[in-house]
Amino acid sequence: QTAAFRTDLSSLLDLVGTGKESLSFMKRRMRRLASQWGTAAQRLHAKLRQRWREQKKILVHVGFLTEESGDVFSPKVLKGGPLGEMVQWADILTALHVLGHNLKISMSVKELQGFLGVPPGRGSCPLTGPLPFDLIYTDYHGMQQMKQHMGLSLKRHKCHIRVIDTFGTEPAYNHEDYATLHGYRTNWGYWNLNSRQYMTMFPHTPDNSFMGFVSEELNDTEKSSIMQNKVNNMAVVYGKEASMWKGKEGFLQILHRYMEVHGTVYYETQRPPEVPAYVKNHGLLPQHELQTLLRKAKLFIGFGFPYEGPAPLEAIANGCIYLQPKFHPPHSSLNHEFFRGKPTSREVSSQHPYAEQYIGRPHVMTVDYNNSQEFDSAIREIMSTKVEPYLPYEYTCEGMLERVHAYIQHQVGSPLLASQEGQSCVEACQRANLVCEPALFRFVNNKEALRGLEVQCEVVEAEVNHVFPAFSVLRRECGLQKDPLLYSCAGLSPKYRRLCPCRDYRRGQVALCRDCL
Ligand code: U2F
Repeated sequence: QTAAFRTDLSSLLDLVGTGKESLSFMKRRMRRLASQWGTAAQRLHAKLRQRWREQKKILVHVGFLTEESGDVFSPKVLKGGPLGEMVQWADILTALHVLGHNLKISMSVKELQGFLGVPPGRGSCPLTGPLPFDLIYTDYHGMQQMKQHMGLSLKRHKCHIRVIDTFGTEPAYNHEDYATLHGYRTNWGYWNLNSRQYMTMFPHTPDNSFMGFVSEELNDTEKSSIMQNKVNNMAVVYGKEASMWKGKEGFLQILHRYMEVHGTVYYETQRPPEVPAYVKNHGLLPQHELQTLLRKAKLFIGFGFPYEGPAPLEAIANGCIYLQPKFHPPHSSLNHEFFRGKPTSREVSSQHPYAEQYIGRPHVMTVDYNNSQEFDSAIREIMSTKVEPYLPYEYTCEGMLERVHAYIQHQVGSPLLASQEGQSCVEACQRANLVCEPALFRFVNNKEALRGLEVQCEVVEAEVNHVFPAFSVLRRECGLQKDPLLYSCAGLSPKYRRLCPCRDYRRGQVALCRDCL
């Protein structure tokens, strides 16, 4: 089946379902950005020049929105709770739909079981047949639920899973044996995935894959009109929940000396006590109204929390300068409550390291807030600096489509095969219209791969032997490669079936994989 770009979102909107604020939020976002996605689809279509793309069967199981995981997010959508995750899932769904894949969405364990073909009432009965999907996007909650309902077969189908993971997972926390031995086990689990299967909100580390989300794009006319209408002394505070303003009176005072301060803090009946009387609080705004406010404002100012959210990118895309605190020492799971127990020890150097490191001046200023002189002069500098709205390509719809397209075509395009006895990997891959790719040996030289092929091993040993990784069916012996210099596509032995990493290739240019240009 060919995947054809879609520019109409109506069937996607039907799939998403109703009845919860989180779903309504995502659908409003999808509708608002629909035309932007449409244009991006046309551009990518032209760029790929008719390249054939396979339509994948994809399941998106949004674990954190299931009742079974407690769904703490949905009730907070209109009350200042986290929206970043909803922004990202809405965009992932849209990207997959626009790319033309065959999409199923589940937001409950029952739907999950239905899609996976687990017989009703036999929740613990493992899925026996083949996996009815090429790819499953889920999150850590979803992983837990799949483990419960797929049993052992989860291991077999693991390579088809992608875990949406905001802050990222480091290899040391992912590797079960290593995590257990060295104290890296967390409640999120140690799933023994390839670390690239974790997909993050920002490009935190090349160990994981960067999924991201999108922000609003402006054309040149809109950009220049925004620049003309900027109000130089207007600031919007980053923080839709009153607690994010707690203890910030001092900074707010200084800011107020120069600028008119606006907020979008959720409140029920009265102004929250954390928000000073001189602040013009608009209450939590619908996304499109927040964008309108940001178009007028000159400064978007963060006070340290939330970490690494989407809002600063939206502000910068609407021509604001983002001012944020530098963290001395950096925050991490080792020294800060919020990160504690998360499967990473990544050091977060400011409220938004991506903005600091990948965008920087003049759009982003990262300063030491404890130095009031530095803070004061940053504000004055911002008032007199002219900046254009800016959105990094990777956060445009086209950028996200391009990336998700590449992930889907490449990350699925490299299967693991077992050769026959006496057959080399060159031949085994060829038989499947693929080529053996030595660069991928390191991904298949492990017990996981043997388990994935359901090989019966009485012993697994690492040896220096040019046909390894391989196994002997007769003797139930399995061997891993000890010396990576010996990874060989060519090697063969009548005693062993080999583990072969294969990839697709371009016709007439076999050195390159199909979408590698
Ligand atoms: C982050 O989640 P947050 O939801 O707190 O991130 P924000 O950057 O504050 O904003 C998310 C969206 O909320 C929208 C805004 C952003 O796209 O357009 N919004 C709005 O619709 N109306 C308003 O008045 C104000 C904002 C982060 F993304 C998560 O990964 C973290 O878990 C979370 C930690 O609290 O912080």
